[in-house]
Amino acid sequence: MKKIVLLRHGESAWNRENRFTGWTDVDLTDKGVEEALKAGELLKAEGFRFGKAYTSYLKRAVRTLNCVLDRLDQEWIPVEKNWRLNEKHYGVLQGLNKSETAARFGEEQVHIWRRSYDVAPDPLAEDDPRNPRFDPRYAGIPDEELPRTESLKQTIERALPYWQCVIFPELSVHDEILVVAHGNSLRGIIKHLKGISDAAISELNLPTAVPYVFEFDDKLRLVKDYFLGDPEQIRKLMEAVANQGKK
Ligand code: DG2
Repeated sequence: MKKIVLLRHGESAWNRENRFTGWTDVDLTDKGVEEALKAGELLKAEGFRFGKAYTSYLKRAVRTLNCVLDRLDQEWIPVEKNWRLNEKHYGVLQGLNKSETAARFGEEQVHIWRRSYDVAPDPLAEDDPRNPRFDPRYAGIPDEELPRTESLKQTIERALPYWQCVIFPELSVHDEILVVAHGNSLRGIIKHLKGISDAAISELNLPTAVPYVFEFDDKLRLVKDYFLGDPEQIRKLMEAVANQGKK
């Protein structure tokens, strides 16, 4: 059996402050580090030995991966970072508090910005210092590929080629692969893996640092997927993520 584990990073400073984060490079909170270490313990208890790991260019994901590999005593494995695993770009919403935004624009509008398939928030201005074109980490990427905002659809369009051409083919080399990324970049990959409709994907809310295991047969067909941890606690965590956009 081949396995890929998808993991959203631990709680970040802006998750704690309930702010739209997107491509803003915020760190983990102490609780986020603890969550990441706990995810590592859980994976260790299940006997996971990863052959390779992938993460984004954002430190909340990179640090979560490092915590997990520390607990597994597998810090030596090859790790590949790619901007295509970054969070959905939240455009001009980045930095705004989600509840205050709901009070101002309405919960329904915030739900559309957070969970619709093809509606993107307004883009960052070309001269906005937060525009990714000014960030040296993206220097090698053609400007037309760098987002100023994104819908989930656009997030999938840039994440999926990396998933299909780089990550998934590695299953022929390694039995177990770890991908540490973000709420929405992972929702996009899960949508693809499970064939979830554009409408139904709005219902999926990923909690921080809960390992999501996907098992594949020898023909690399998906046979089973499940979260590691207590189902009732995970249900409550998912509900809490959904409620972050309420007034
Ligand atoms: C969150 C997701 O991204 O937010 O950008 O605010 O996974 O990197 O913490 P993450 C953000 P929602 O889409 O759940 O509002």
